[in-house]
Amino acid sequence: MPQAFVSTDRIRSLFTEAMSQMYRAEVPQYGTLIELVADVNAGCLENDPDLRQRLAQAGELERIDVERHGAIRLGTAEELFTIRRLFAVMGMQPVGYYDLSVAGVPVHSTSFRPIDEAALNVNPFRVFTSLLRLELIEDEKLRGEARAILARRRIYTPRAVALIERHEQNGGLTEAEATEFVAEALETFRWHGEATVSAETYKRLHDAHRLIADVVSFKGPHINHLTPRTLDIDAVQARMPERGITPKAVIEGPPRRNCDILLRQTSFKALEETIAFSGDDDGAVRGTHTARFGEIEQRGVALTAKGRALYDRLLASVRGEVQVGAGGAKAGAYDQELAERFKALPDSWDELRGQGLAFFRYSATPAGIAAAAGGTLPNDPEALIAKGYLAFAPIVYEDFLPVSAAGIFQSNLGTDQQQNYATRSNRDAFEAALGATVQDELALYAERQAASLDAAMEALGLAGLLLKTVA
Ligand code: OOG
Ligand code: NI
Repeated sequence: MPQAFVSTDRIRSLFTEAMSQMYRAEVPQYGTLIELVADVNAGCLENDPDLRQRLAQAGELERIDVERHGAIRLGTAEELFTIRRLFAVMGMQPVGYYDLSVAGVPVHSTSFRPIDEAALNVNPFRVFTSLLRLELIEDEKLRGEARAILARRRIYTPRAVALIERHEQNGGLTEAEATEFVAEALETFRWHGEATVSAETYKRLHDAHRLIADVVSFKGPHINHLTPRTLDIDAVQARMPERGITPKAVIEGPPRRNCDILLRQTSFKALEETIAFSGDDDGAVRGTHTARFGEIEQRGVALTAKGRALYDRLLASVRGEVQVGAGGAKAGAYDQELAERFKALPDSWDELRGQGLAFFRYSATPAGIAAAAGGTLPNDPEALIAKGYLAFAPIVYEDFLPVSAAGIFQSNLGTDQQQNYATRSNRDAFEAALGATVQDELALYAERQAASLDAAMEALGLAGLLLKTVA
């Protein structure tokens, strides 16, 4: 008798909602940010009826303010291995490898996210997942201590593990199991105000790197931020102080443009929270820990390898010219330089497509389908576009940017933490721990572009012909 399984998309949506509720209750300032984002988004929609209509048509209007991503930091290979299986229950797979050690953050990371277009349309929620690189702790004794502390903890509830196994064996979860799974999975991401280490150990971990203290000192990998989508990131950044929120000095990523590219993001500074250390007799040794914050994001078109190379080059040149200091000195100069230098990256959809800089989704237009019914059309996408028979729309970038991620990390660890590890990235070790290879994000975008072009050509009666794609 086949069981009725709920879709992985539904489990992901239940999980996103549960995380959002939990985090708002844990971090009230995050709730304030959500309200500001909702106000700014509502204002944008009121001032731009075209945008409202586009979003309504895409079925996105009701989901605008819903969280788009979150982040956690894990301590061991086993934890990473199991998180992959946990996210698989929600239809999220590891995409991309990010080495942050080059930016002085002793982790490497991937993003767990849905892959196919239909799943992304239902709910694109992703989790930026980092694994601590203990081998980067120089002090051998401290390294051994950290490893032993991490080896003792269990971050998944037995019931969560049992439900993961059930999903793997049966190929899905029933509604009742899914509800239970979400509640159990949530436990892994919950904040614990009681450290598992003494004040003295915490201090030594913290002195090695604040991030090491954050990963090693607690019972689990608390979610450290959630990130809703905004329609106007500049407005939210500017208005955060009105609501008593302190934003980081600059928005990460590309500047404001007509044609949004990749990902722009900014966060509010992590809060100092009271924690209790273990080890003393009455449990009354208190301290503070700074880890949790709120972030917002605005996404644009995914760039091809060629477009991305141009982006990376321009960004590096800006950062070479202006370094934003601790406390935000030179933030204005940075923004100006960013806007100026990025003029070299074309800012129209036609140019971005024509020069093979970005990925697009193709579709046959009603005029094209009507024309195809009356005779054979030219088998050339460019000619079809010129005639208005073939349309294209940007494919949204679903991944992260390592330089931006490093900026978000650093702003929430304190800017005095600039440390560079003389090390190579270690993707093999990461994938070995993960128990899988991470998918190549560029290949995923290229496939979606090619599939859309194939389908559009088929709709125009040009199926089966060998096509040259633009990227
Ligand atoms: C993750 C920071 C990276 C982003 O949006 O780039 C990130 C972290 O602080 O753990 O979330
Ligand atoms: Ni983030």
